[in-house]
Amino acid sequence: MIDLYTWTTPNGRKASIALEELQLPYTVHAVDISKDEQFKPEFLKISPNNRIPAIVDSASGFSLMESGAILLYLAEKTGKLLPKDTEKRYRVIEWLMWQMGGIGPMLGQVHHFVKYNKGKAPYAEERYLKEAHRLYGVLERRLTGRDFVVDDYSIADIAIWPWISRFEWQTIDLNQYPNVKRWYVAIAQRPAVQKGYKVPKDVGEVPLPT
Ligand SMILES: N[C@@H](CCC(=O)N[C@@H](CS)C(=O)NCC(=O)O)C(=O)O
Repeated sequence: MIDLYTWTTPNGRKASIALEELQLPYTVHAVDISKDEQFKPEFLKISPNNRIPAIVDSASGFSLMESGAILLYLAEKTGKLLPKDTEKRYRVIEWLMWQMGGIGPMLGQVHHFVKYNKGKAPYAEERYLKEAHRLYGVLERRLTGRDFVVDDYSIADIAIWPWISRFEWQTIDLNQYPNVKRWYVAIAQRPAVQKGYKVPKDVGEVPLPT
């Protein structure tokens, strides 16, 4: 049994979608970051960076923060969603790290400046929107002629997808990125993704592009 500490955000959804895909039993603990619950001392014990998501594997008592580390842990625990072949495995890890270092932090800045603080910092809006379009372009090229980021559906797709699901917040028209759109819609239809998206609570359907 896994204890999942999470909220309705892209990083949180990576963990819940992976748990659903892997059919691992888990207990959800909502950490409402809008009420600063991530700073509670009991949560800091399992997530020293006071951010969601975090997990505790009750079989061993092992706790883990950072969504990328959580995805790797769950994939290794089950032997799924991460290839065994060394080259393919590192290709998945490469794109997982690309998400962790690029897509997550940069699109997070777009949410901050473009969605929540529009007009306050035009330079930051321009800078992060430009970077968002560059990253969407990288993903578009990677998905040209491929169903998934690396061969079969993997933790790399699971890491990237929840950030793309906020394309409306990012003012991104997915029609500009047809391969990203096709990949996004295909993953959106997976039952585990639909379920994992609504953890820890249902805040509406998965956004679909027109
Ligand atoms: N690199 C971390 C980032 C986690 C993160 O930024 N989580 C956000 C929600 S998506 C959070 O907990 N924010 C709370 C805060 O900013 O205080 C990961 O991938 O797990």
